[in-house]
Amino acid sequence: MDDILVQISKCVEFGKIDKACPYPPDMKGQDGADELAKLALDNGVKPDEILEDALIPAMAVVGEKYSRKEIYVPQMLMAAKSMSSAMKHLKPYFQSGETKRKGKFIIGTVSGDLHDIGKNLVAMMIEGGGWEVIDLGVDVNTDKFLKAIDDNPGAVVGLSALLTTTMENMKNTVAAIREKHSGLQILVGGAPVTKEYCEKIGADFYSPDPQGAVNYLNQIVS
Ligand code: B1M
Repeated sequence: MDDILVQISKCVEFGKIDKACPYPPDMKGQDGADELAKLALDNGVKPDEILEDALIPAMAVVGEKYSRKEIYVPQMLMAAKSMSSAMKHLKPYFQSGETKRKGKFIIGTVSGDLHDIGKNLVAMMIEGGGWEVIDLGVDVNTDKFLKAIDDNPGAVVGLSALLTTTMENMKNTVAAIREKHSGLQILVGGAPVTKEYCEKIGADFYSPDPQGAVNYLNQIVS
């Protein structure tokens, strides 16, 4: 069964979603992460093993390649989609509590901002990193973040902003979260956001990319 984990891992790394997916060309016609994850479960492979021995390492490789600019957004989206196609078979096990997750991560694009491609990538990578992700979507106001935090005590929070204008809303949301939950870990990111801005608004960590966010969360739990 180790072989099937290697195959799933390869599908995620190279963005082979399912059998119908023509990408990458050298894997055309072969089963993808979707079929292989189901096959593995049907053959008694534990969902934790699929997550920890195939999906997480593959997404880590993808994240590192993206950070090193060896691959770009389209390849990363294909990898993320492959991971999601496998995750949909694992989710029922996680949701039933049969499989333990590392923790909860609340993410949203801040108020006034409708950009979600980067935020979705971060969410998918973090989910692939073994966390339960509560995705609040786009245009998320402070009250919605605060409610999600109340509903999920102990969760780490991530804020994404793509517009210079909405960076101000990020700042206000961070301030409101800090006022109510002083010890809560806040991660920020998005194209115009910088490490300096993160420090200025009192967030805990800035990551320029999804892998940095995953590494940060893993460091919190270790
Ligand atoms: Co908009 N847009 N857009 N846009 N858009 C930008 C951001 C812009 C730079 C384009 C430009 O002018 N060159 C510009 C912002 C300028 C500025 O503020 N400085 C801009 C503008 C002005 C606008 C509108 C105002 C345009 C208008 O209507 N006049 C409008 C605003 C709407 C709104 O939000 N209220 C608008 C609308 C749109 C679309 C709806 C058409 C579409 C969004 C579709 C969608 O997201 N579903 C769109 C798009 C696609 C873009 C560009 C072209 C691409 C953004 C993107 O998805 N990049 C963008 C120009 C550009 O970036 N080249 C642009 C790919 C994505 C993977 O990268 O989101 O940076 P990114 O995410 C990265 C990292 O930043 C990081 O990880 C991701 C992966 O590496 N990251 C995090 C992101 N969030 C993170 C959170 C973390 C950690 C890391 O922790 C929590």
